[in-house]
Amino acid sequence: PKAIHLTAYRPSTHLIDTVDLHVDLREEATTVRARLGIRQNPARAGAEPLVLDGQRLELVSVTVDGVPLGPDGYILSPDHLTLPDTPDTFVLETVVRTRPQDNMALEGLYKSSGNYCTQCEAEGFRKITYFIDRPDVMARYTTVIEAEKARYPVLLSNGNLVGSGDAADGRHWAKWEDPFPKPCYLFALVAGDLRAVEDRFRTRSGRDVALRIYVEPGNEDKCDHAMRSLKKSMAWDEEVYGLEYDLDIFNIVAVSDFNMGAMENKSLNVFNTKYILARPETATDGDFLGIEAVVAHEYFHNWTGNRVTCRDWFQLSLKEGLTVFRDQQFSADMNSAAVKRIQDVQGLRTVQFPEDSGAMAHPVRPESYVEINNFYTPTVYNKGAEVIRMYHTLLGAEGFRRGMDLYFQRHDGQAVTCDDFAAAMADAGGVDLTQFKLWYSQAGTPELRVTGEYDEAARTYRLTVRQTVPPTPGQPDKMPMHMPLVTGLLGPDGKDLPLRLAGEAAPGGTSRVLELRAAEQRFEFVDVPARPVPSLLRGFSAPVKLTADLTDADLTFLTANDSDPFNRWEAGQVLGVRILLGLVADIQSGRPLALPDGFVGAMGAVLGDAGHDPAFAAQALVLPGESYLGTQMAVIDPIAIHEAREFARRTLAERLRDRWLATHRAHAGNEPFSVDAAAIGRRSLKNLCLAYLMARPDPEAVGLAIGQFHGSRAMTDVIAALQLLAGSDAPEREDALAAFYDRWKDDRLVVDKWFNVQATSHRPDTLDRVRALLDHPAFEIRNPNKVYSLIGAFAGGNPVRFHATDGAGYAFLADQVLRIDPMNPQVASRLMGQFSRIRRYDATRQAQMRTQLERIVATPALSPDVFEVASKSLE
Ligand code: DPP
Ligand code: ZN
Repeated sequence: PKAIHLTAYRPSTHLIDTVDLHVDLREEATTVRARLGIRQNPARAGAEPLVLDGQRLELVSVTVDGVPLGPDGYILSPDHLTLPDTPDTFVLETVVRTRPQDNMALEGLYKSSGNYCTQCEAEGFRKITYFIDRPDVMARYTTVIEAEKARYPVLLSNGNLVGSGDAADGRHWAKWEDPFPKPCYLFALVAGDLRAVEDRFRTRSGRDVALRIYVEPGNEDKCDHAMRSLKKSMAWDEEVYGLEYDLDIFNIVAVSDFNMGAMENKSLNVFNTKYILARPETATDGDFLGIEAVVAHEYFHNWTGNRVTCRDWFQLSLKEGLTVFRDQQFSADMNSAAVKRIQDVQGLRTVQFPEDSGAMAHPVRPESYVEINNFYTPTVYNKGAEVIRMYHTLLGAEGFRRGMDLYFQRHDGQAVTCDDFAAAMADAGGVDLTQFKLWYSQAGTPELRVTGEYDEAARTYRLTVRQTVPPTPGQPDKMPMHMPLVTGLLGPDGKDLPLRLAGEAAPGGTSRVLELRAAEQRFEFVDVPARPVPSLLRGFSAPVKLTADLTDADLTFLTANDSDPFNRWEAGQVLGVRILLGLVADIQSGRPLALPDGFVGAMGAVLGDAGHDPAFAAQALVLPGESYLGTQMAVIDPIAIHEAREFARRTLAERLRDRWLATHRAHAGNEPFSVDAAAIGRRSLKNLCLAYLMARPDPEAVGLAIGQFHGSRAMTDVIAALQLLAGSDAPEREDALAAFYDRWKDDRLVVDKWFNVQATSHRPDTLDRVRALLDHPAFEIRNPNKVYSLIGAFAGGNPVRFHATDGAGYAFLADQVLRIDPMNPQVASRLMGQFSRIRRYDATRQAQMRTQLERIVATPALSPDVFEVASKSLE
């Protein structure tokens, strides 16, 4: 497989203005007739051959302007249909046959639970018909779908329904027309036996929009939350960005078999059921929040992605980073902004930071790829969102909004680049973003080292900031980046000091955006009455690793006083990392372990005060995660990290036992279920207390877990209790797992949770159990959700067992990758993520992973997806 390079971009030889599709769905085969209005692209001089993309298509016929072409009129290869010689402007008609029922890759047209659906991003449209499959070719689509009426009563595509009727032999048809030109990756088609849940939304300018969520029969009662989330998103985008919906229909279809979370096809979003279906008994608080975020994300794409799209796939973050930032802002507005920010940063650190230091490290705008599906990554999405957040911080909310307005004013209806976005921001803000754009081209997580010096006589406080960007594959040398370092100074009373930088006439504000540009920079604050404690990188204002010369006492002071809630939480995390890494070192050199009294005291204080803000306390009382701790070590030692963290948890469980008990009890009453931030916060705190109690599972703790498991009607509580029981040695463990399965065996999404709980158990027999579960009747190797909840959860969510010293976890993962790859390369490749971190481990583990990677690379007929990750990991 060959790499494709950003620098090789050239405009398409031809443009396609209109697409008329006729899709005839039949059990034996599907026939697709495509009439394409094609012309030479004026941006390319001279007549060139027309090369159409097409894969796994059986070509039936080709005509140009109504004249059939014989086999000597075109060249057919497994990936292309080439017409060497065509008029300047013409109509091409092709007829192809496909077999969606055999499509296990879930890309192109396929079947899920007996219904037809499509997934075209990034390059799936070429599996439906011959086309110039690239996002800068934008066309108006008309789609006629024909199918058996009884089996497929619902026929959907993009845009407006403009006709429908019955046909011979119990068949029927529907004709859809999308007035907006779009790239083919936004095409969608659905045909099935589905039920619609309906609602309406009236836009600010008075357009009445019909909203429908289509689900399999029986799931109609699980759509309320998704529908509410959709309406909130529509209102929010009007209010915050002045962006209205632009058609009379907005449809969502939820399908069980889906590679991603969801897809923003114009007016016909297709979702993984996981991000639509929810009732309190079946979905956790995390699920509810995830649904709200993903429904919003896909809706927001209508402007950031669809109306303005990407010129090429290297620009993926243009729409994804921006849309993730928008959905994060939305969720922050709907829920607790502080908790949302904490969780987003945790996600970035546990998933993106490791990617940034592994074999697949790439910039937010990658420079090359073998398989674009491998670049739907935390870097493109989440680091990309942090880049957008930095524009927002540098320009301020109003400046950012002006930049967005200018971006739409300039580019509505176009396929553009990250440079175009940056230019709109720079022009609207009147700022120079040349250096800032390094965020698009330099990979790796920048590291900041900050020292502070107080001069009592001069009443000045000087911060010195040094930044380095570590080398990554293909990028040995890096330049310093431009970033906002939001900073405050706390006085001895814990209050924010008014800030005045040297040279300024008067103090201004208590939080300042310091702009870093150089490898080393100094900021001098004047009129500082006493030695302050600095609060650095407030709100996590840049996606970096920060080290500051703060003492344990400074950090404890910040946890108690910082006015920035993110940094109040962060100070506790920094302290936690220090202590846990100390314990790791003790374990590695065989020293006895002890948890400092001061730390226990600080945790006790947070817990004692938890009633004031349970949601915040629930975040502050969680120790830094095993994966994040790994990112802080030169060589990751997964076993020692696990032991250190468990030791700390057990010690806290023991020393603060009465308080965990009392706090659990205070929140254990069955309050009426609601998903507002406060209620979610109370449940998180309660379940955190239970988790600490179960870190030393005495009969009382086990009794509480069992009581909650049987007594609660909220899935959040039930699954929290089950997770704790499943990870313990309590004899009730197996009964609880059996009871849960028995109760929920008919709900596929809930069964996913049952697999997940077992795959992430820290018990030593977990791998055997996971292996056995592969043969469980409820496990489906072809269903991505199942694969992720069993195999993916074991590899990515259970470091101590996956990285077991005998290497069995690695062999297991390689076996599963090789088994899944022939069916679904995207899913197989996604499972490879852990292997791409190979160089972060010790020599023995590296050798064990290498053995598996070599076995994978040597496998014949490997997909380009898996090949790319495996070969880069071996480099
Ligand atoms: N459906 C995926 C997303 O919305 C890819 N566009 O992020
Ligand atoms: Zn997206």
